[in-house]
This record gives sequence, structure tokens and C-alpha cells, in this order.
Amino acid sequence: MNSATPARPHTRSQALQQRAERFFPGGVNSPVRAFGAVGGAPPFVERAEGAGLTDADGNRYIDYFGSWGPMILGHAFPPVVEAIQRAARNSASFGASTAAEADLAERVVASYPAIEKLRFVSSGTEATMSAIRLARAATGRKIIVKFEGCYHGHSDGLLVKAGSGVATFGIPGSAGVPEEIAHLTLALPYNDLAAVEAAFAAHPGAIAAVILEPVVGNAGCIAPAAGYLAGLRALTQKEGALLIADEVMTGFRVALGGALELYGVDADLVTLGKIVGGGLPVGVFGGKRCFMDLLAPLGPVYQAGTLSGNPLAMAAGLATLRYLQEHAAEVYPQLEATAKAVAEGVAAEAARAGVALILNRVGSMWTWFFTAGPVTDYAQAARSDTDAFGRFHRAMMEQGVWLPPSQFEAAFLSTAHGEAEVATTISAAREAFKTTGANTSLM
Ligand code: HOZ
Repeated sequence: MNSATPARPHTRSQALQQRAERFFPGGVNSPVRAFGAVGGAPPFVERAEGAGLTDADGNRYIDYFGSWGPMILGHAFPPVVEAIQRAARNSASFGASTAAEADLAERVVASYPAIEKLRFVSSGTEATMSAIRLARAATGRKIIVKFEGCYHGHSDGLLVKAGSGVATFGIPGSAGVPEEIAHLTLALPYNDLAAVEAAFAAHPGAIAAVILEPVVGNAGCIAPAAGYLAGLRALTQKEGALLIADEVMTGFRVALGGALELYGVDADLVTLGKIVGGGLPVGVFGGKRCFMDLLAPLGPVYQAGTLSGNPLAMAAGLATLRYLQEHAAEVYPQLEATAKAVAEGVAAEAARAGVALILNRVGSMWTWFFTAGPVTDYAQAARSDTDAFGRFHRAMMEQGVWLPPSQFEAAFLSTAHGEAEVATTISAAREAFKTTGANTSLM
């Protein structure tokens, strides 16, 4: 922030936060919203349109977290708004099947050859939890391999060495998860195929599945090394374990067919969420028919949900996927160009200011890590200067640029972000690097 710039008012947001603290632990309904890792009062959002958020004090922000991923077409995208309004006129929920469920499933399957059959649920957590249950039932095995810094929602077995808020707040797993359950999860370093080979050798015939974010978003953005995903695919096939690609964050984001399309790999099960619901609560787990048909009522694996396939959520998802699929040839190159311009533009400002910063980017998701080293796994990400990130975050917020409030979360943008947003963001970063420090590490 320029020293001449008056501080933005935050009184309404602060009052709303105090009120919220009476009702919600930490004043929030999801921990990462509390800004605990970056400091500063979290603004309360009043409305959003396109690339912009407006808070309760009337401050405007360029949004680089996009509801943590779903808002790929920008906020209040008219076809999505109209689809929700049309659906709501017919009632918000039936608890019975509608044609829209198969309409949306058709679009998911069209972009994901790995998915032959699927189930809609209401969150990514439900999707990954159900995929794990299915993998255990299909293999008759108990152990799950995950990777340090990957976050697959908050079900008991998947919180071990997790990313996102678990990494942000430095929580070593979670209280309340019985050891017996945590011991069934092996957390290995990401991008290290030899570690996975060693795990299979140490637990012969006991590993049910390997689950990963094929591009990590929840330790900050980390891309898979060349050959890593194909190596995991070959290894799981050889060992009779299932490969679960958790594309809740990357699905319809890094390409229409997500990371599986981008890197040309297959998986046994895939989980999706965020974009597939167009901003409403939707998760998906799907994959090979032989596994999916183990689910009740066809098979013995139980999974259910009153609001699964909710008509409003299906309508929002359909409007979003229809637009993405019909305009893919323009949308994805545009997202790539805009993300490249803003991510590299800010990195260049850091270099000019002498600030050590590593940019990791895959399409329209990226992270500026405040570290000098490369970041290819969680251990390297964790070496980042999180205090410096916090100062940068606060300086950007004061200039109207809302980044995800943690070093261990990916930034996203939408088709509504354009040259004006890019230019404003780069000049805000220039100011932020000036006022928050100009050495190899910010202050
Ligand atoms: N997967 C999202 C963060 N990486 C979820 C956001 C939240 O935890 O609220």
C-alpha cells in the first residue's frame, strides 16, 4: 500500500466477525476463512460479480480464490444465475430422481473417459470418503496411500499429514481421529515414486488404493514431475490397488478433462467437486463400472444422501459445464494467458524487488511461494517464509486484491479476469514488495 493511500474501512466486517464468534467456533464455518495464518480481519462478503468481490464496508477486491475453485466463469455468471432461478421455481429439493442428474452426468462422462458411472454427493469430502470405501470393498484391503500436503476433505482417514487448513494451522492430523484409523493411512512424499514402490514392498497385498491430487492445490500449487502420474498408474495396476485421482480442485480447471486429460493418464476412480457444481454444493465420485456397481442398491457398499443430485445444484452445474464444453476452445487458452500474465507479472516484480519467490503454475491455478528453493513436495513448500506471505497478503488486501489467505492454498482466476485486473494486481504487488520488504525474504 502506498503510504499516501488511506486505510480501507473495516468496521462493519469487524462487527460482523464479533457477532459470528458468538455462534461459530472462530467465527467461521470453515477454518481457512478465519485469516488465522495471514492476520488482518477477514472481510465479510456482501456480493460478487465477475472478478470482483464487495465487502460489508463497500470495499472492492479482485478475487483470486474464486470460492476456492468453483467460480471459473466469474461470479453471478448470468446463465448460471438464470438456471438456478428456473430450477428454484420448481422447488428446491425433492429427494427423488430428476432428469437433470443424468443430464449433468452425461456432461461429466463426456469430459472424463475414466468415468463410466458416477454418483453425485454434496461435497468433495463425501466424494473422497466414498471412493475410499469403494476401493477397500473392491480389493478387500485396508491400507490407503496418500501424499503429504494433499488434502482430500476432512474424513477421519484422510486428515493424516493433510494440506489446506491442516497445514495452514500446523495441526499434525486431527484430534478425534482414532489411532487405529490413522494407522491405516500411509502418508508419503509427493513426486517420489520410489517411496510408493517401497510402501507396496513393505505392505504386500494390503494397500487398497493410492489417492492423490494429480496437481496439488492444497499445499500450494505443485505440479507432478514428468512420468510421476504414469508411474503411479503402472504401479497400482501391477500391485492390484486402485488409483484414485482427486480432481475436486483440478477437474474442469486445468483442462476440460482435468489433470487426467492434461497429463494423459487413466485412473480407476475419480473424485470431482467445485466447478462441477457451478458454485453450489456438489461432489462426484465415479470410475470404472466394475467398481461403481458395487454400490447399493446393486451391491454391498452403502452410500447415500438426501440432497445428493439436488436440482438447484444440478442446474448450476449443467449451466457451467455446458458453457465450458461449448466454449472450451476459447475458455482454456484465455485462462492460461491471463493466469500466465498475472502470475509471471507478480513474480517479475518480486525479482525486481529482490524478494525470493518461486512461482508454481498449472493453467489457471498457481502459488507464489516465499522461498528461494524449488517446490516439488510439501516439505519444500513448508520451508516458505509464511510470515512474509502474511505481510504480502495484508498489503495486497489493503490494495483491493484478495489472495487465498494461506501459503498452502492455490490461487485461481476466472474468465471474468482481464487485462485491467492483471495490471492492477501487478502494480499492487509492486507496492506490496516495496513497503513490506526488499530483501531476499520480506522483512
Ligand atoms: N479445498 C478447499 C481449500 N483448499 C476448501 C476450502 C475450505 O476448507 O473451506
